[in-house]
Amino acid sequence: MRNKILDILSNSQEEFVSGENISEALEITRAAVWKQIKGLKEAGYVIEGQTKKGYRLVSTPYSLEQWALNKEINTIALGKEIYLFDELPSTNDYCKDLVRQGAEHGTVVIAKKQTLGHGRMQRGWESPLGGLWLSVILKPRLSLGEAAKLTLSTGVALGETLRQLYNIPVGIKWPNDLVVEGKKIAGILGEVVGEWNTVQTLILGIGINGNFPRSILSSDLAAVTLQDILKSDVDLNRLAGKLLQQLEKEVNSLEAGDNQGLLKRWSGLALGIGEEVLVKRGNQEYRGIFKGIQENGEMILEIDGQEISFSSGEVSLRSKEGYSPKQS
Ligand code: BT5
Repeated sequence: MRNKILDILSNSQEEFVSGENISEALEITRAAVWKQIKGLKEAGYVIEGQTKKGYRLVSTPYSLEQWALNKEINTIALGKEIYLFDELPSTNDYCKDLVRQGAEHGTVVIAKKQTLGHGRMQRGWESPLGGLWLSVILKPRLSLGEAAKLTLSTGVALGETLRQLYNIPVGIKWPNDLVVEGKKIAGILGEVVGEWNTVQTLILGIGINGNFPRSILSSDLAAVTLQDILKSDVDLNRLAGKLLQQLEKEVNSLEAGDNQGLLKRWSGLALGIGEEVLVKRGNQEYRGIFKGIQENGEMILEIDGQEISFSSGEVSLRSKEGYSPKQS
């Protein structure tokens, strides 16, 4: 019912629609219309009401809301099926259940907050209300090796989304942290599910620190939020829509075999290329020049004229200019 009222209001192109028209169209009483409008206002929709003219939709909420979210989705496959929850332990874990139940390529799960959000290697991911905690199920037409590159694609999609929407100097810290001035604003968790001989299914989890102050996260994290940087809130529905659009572009490009394009875009957003970095793997430390990444995502480090690649491990980027990203 709510969504139908919103459809009617938005179809009237900012003109007023009388309560009577709405009640007739939906076959509900005027009082029921009023009650629905009240609920919508509480959910953050700004609706102007005038006794003689009726109602007019002025703006949609910045917080996550199903109708506002659907309106922002302009992709073909990604987000065609989209689930929005007030709270989940973890959107990635929920996607695993959906995959078992046969979920389709492009299914998206979003939670307004997570109680058990996680990062790589069983690390925790703090996910308070106000962030964008989203997972996408992908069944790409790619081999397992190729599909692994999708975490790089996600980094690019996320970096470009944040730059284009908010014009912030965000860069990618290898392998896939999104960082602004040395502080993490978003993270990516890519997981492969299913047996090796079934259709390859990936779950890409994306967490963006959005409309909450950094101060509510644990104090020991090198973290930052969009709210802190922009000094205002952002439209999370729009952010999700744009992110899925960019991600769909990247998935299509990889499926079309454009590995070089991905490498170029990734390198354009990457931090620390050409600089001295320190890579820690287990107890070992390697110091060298960060040359970039290989097509498979491994990082290349030049140590005493020799190139060594690393497929995992923690990389600490050290540079005189801090983490300021190179412009793409
Ligand atoms: C990541 O892991 O950066 C991947 C984060 C993915 C989160 C999304 S949210 C939707 C989906 N559902 C999930 O359950 N997960 C995904 P990693 O590189 O391992 O970084 C984890 C580390 O980041 C932690 O050990 C903390 O040090 C730090 N951290 C935790 N919460 C943070 C936050 N909100 N902002 C910045 N840093 C954080």
